[in-house]
Amino acid sequence: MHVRKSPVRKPAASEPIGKPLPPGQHAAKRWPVLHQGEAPEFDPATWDFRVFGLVAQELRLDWCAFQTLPRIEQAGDLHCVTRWSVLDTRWSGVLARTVLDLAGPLPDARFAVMHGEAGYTANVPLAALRDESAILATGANGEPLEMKHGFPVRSVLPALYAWKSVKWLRAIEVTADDRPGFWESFGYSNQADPWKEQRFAEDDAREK
Ligand SMILES: Nc1nc2c(c(=O)[nH]1)N[C@H]1C(S)=C(S)[C@@H](COP(=O)(O)O)O[C@H]1N2
Ligand SMILES: [Mo]
Repeated sequence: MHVRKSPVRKPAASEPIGKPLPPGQHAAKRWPVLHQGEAPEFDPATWDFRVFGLVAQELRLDWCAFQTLPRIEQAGDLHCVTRWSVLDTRWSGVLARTVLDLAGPLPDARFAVMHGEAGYTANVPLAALRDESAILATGANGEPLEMKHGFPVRSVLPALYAWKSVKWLRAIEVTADDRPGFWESFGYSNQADPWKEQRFAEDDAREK
């Protein structure tokens, strides 16, 4: 009998069997909490969510309006550059693509800056937000998001390192040019592909 060699690399001892992890990552036993500064307060009376910049129709939704958007539920991983990963969280929320389509990015639009509360930002290619894995989550594992994990809305971009998944997300700014966000301006990778281990700016030139 001919046995074909498995194309999947052998998992390290700490990895759960069956799901490969990006290089240099281990599966966290509990879901860590990691952010700059304090978690903000949420006031549903004043909270809003905006899509602005290079769009046909700027969008501003209050909390009631945000909750009427078409909803999805799907699994997605978080890979923190400090080397922990949280696998297969069941996120509920809205596809990022849904709010982009409502605003209608103009032909020159190629990037976005994700704006969190208190000035935290992360830059991403617009294509990463159009990807069907990109979620604006309001819930995780059947419960509303905990405040410390980004309630009421956080982005979840499982294909990129987790600093690009902005907690307490308030706006998406659509741009023509790429503008570094908070960690990117401190020398972290612009592309941030965990499968290519693009942790720092110097890793972006390398295609693994
Ligand atoms: N607004 C905001 N979002 C943020 C951060 C932050 O400091 N502020 N930290 C990022 C980092 S580095 C990680 S690893 C994840 C952690 O998400 P968690 O605390 O829900 O595990 O949030 C990301 N989103
Ligand atoms: Mo992180």
